[in-house]
Amino acid sequence: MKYTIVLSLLLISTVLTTACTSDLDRNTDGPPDNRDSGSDAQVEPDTGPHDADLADLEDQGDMASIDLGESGDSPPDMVPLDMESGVCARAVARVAHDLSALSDITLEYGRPLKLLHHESSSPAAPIAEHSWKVVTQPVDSPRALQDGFLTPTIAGVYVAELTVRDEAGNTNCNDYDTRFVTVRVTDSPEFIAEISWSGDAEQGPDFDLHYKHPNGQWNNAPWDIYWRNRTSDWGVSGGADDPHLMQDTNTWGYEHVIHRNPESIAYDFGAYVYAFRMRPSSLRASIWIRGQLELVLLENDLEQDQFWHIAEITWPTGQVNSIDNVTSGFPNP
Ligand SMILES: [Ca+2]
Ligand SMILES: [Ca+2]
Repeated sequence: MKYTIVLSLLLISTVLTTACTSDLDRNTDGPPDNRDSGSDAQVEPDTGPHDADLADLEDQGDMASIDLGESGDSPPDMVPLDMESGVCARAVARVAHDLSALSDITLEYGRPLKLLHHESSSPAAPIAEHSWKVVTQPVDSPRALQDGFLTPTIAGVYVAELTVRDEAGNTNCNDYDTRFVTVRVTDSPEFIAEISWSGDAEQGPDFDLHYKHPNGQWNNAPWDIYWRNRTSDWGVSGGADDPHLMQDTNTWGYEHVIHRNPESIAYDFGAYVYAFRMRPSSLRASIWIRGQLELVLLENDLEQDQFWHIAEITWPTGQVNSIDNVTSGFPNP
């Protein structure tokens, strides 16, 4: 059964099922996959102190894609609290920014920020596990936690909380002054589109976000932004007006595209079923215009190689026209 629901601005619930994660090879020449449990905690086993590669992070530029080489791919789960031992580990939460590790920063625009936990400690044993969850973010904003990265996208305040556990099983406590990081974002991009779905770490499905300029065709660079072509030089020369795909997710989670300073033309937003491995294949698509949630669509019956043309967005008004049409393959002329 196929049905579509269009929700008005205030009717979004940010419920997405969390799921276990593991690496799944899909596109051997594609970008790394990128998974998220949304506002739920993510646990990563520690392999020792992490040397956050701040230089590499900075080199990625303002809206660069995220290269996630982390080994922490254990299933997201809450770290159980064990308060009976009387020993407190201490969680020290930081984000990497401008070659510094900070706990409170203000940004003009949202961008991926690597979350750092390596200053955490315990008097009893080395830190064995850590997890993150977002405890504050703007209402109806895109999802912001991704495998050790906090990615604020629209203006507002984002707070992430770190939980740690040492090898003796002691969790952190009495550390309210250090377990949180706060990121304030002062401006929202003109356009954000998100597709999100739940699934199985091994079985997917794998949906791909597509965002097309009127000059080109779907699934073709440089005029379609998708996993193989995460950004292109659209509009005037230079990156200030270029769209960026923030992540490619292979089995469950979400993908965003962000576009600042769009031309006064109409762009198209869609999603493709790259690998259909199991049911259900429910996909949610959302659009934010200047930080405001403007459209939510659900599509519950997508099949392998189908393409869902979701919406057309016209500038400079930011008018969102729902298309909501499913075709077999890309609808290129
Ligand atoms: Ca994908
Ligand atoms: Ca450009």
